[in-house]
Amino acid sequence: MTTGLWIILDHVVALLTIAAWFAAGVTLALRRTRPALAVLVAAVLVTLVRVATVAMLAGRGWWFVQEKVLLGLPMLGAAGAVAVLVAGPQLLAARRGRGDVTAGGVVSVLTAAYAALAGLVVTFLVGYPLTLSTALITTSLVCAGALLTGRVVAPAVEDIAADAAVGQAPEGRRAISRRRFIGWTGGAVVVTAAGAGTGLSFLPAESVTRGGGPGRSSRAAVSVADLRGSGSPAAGGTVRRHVLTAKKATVRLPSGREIDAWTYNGEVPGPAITATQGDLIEVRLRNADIEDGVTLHWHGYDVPCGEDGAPGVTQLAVAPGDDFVYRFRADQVGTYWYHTHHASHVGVHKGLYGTLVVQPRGGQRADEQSAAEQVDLTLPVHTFDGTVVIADSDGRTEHPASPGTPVRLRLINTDSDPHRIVLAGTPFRVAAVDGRDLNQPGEVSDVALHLPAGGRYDLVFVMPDTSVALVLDGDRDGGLRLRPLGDVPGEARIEDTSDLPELNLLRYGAPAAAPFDTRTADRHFTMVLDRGVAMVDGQPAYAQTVNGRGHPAIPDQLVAEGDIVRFTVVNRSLETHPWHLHGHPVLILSRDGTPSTGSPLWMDTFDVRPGEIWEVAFRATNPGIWMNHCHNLPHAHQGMMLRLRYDGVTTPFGGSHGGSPGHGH
Ligand SMILES: [Cu+2]
Repeated sequence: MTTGLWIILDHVVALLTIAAWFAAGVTLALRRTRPALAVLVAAVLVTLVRVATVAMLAGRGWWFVQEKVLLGLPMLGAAGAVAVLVAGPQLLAARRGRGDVTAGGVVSVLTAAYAALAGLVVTFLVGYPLTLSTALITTSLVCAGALLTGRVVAPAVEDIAADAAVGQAPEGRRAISRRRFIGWTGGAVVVTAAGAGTGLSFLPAESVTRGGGPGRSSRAAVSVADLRGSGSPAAGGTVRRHVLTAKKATVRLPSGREIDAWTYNGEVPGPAITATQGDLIEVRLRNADIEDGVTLHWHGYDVPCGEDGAPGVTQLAVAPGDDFVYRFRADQVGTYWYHTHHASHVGVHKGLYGTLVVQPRGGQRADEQSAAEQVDLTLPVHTFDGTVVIADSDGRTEHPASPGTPVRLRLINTDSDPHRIVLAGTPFRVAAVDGRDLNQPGEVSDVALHLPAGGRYDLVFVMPDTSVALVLDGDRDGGLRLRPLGDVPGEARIEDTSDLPELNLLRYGAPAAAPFDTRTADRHFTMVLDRGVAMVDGQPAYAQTVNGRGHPAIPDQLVAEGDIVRFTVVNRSLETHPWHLHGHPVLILSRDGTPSTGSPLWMDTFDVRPGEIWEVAFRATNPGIWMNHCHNLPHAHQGMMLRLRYDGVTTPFGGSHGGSPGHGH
């Protein structure tokens, strides 16, 4: 069973625990002693089951259970034990007709119910890591609940008081003073603890984590504004100049439907940028009428930091009427894309993206086929108002191909959710992932590919003499078709692809030596992804969090040039988080403790699915301040975004990514 399923099961058992303890408390309060005893036994049993599910989860990783083991279960255990010891004997006695259940019995069982509820609330609102502040506030609230319940449930105090007043019940007077003592001292303790917890929560947080490496040095500062790209191409290369104007436009989808889009140059996708290795790419970005502002981020391309397009960090967002020139050498071969990084959860979705493909220089291809004899399609996948569009820049979804022709399909997921892709009708190889060639990728067929948000796969095959279909998300009518010349359109039959197993890229291709020692790291950062209440851009929100915080309050990760850096990325939540570090591809070391044994797998966006733990590493060789975030762009907007900062690099642009409209202008 996957950790994600254990997380769900644990939530279900936690809900059952709450229901059982409340049911026990209510039946007890109604003095229905026979069902109350059965429900109390059930509550104890469900609580024991909960201990088992938490223990299972603990085996998957401490991050999944910390707040449960340190707070939720001890609180429930203590309250539950008191409830059993107080209410249990009373219930047994009542069953034999000897005595009745007291207010204390009812209060003790309901307190266990509050403790069960509080534990789950802490899991959903706070998560990892548990703080002393959270523990104090939570236990205070449970105790306050117990005291208030005592006030409500206890036999009418006024009656006893009336008896006491006429001097007929000295024991009543004692009971009153005892209750008052408990009430006042209990209340004082609760208020003090809650106050201390609240005070602690306002302590200033660390703004930087060092990952076990040295802190900031006194080395001379470099501004990201000075970390700019080369002014000239490599020998033999040319300058590829483009002007991209961001503007609103009505765009016709391949289906014929018209949409109101945000575009580069009135097109969706924006103009395809292509280059040959060593060329200089120079793009002037103008903003015509996108009020929020725009930038260009070169997704997966390791440009110098000043060209990275992170507003508020590497530049200011380009306002209507302004422009910004990006310039970098196309030294990296492969399939990439560009998109706005300002308010990107809106802008990219509306169409501010395009493709970037860099071909190797001069006949290095083993097959030596001329470009004219190859089919090389760049295929961004994008969803417009529920319609998934996969198309080359000409918008066609059907392409002719002569049998025997080498074909390369460059799939680019420009959405915020993953896509499931099946190539039917031919065996194929996954030649490259995120632009980087794999080592000896083997031929596969009848497999499904899981393409993360932002990710790219290059699929290669030789065109057979029958049709080939690219099936997206199981939709056999959509997708893309390649037809051999002379074939009659419409006759290809596609089998049901929903049962095909997913290709495991961690075991695909042949291993090769890593360019650095992956067994050690100079810095190690753990990012635990979850949901919780946190400040995002200065506002409290039910945020997408990293280690319990939201952007920009998540501490910067400090690295020094040359460091080998390791990330452990843990997903405690029930959503998939495509993790994306700017400026560096990361080498995948393991997933859920299982090492990567196939080709070295370099990715710039890797999907951390619910319950998964990924270990990745990279060498810090590209100085700057780099965004490090979830590429489900609404998640990034809801707080799941931080910075990786090289020692000595500063920014004049504010330092906080202006990801939301109304911020960072
Ligand atoms: Cu996410």
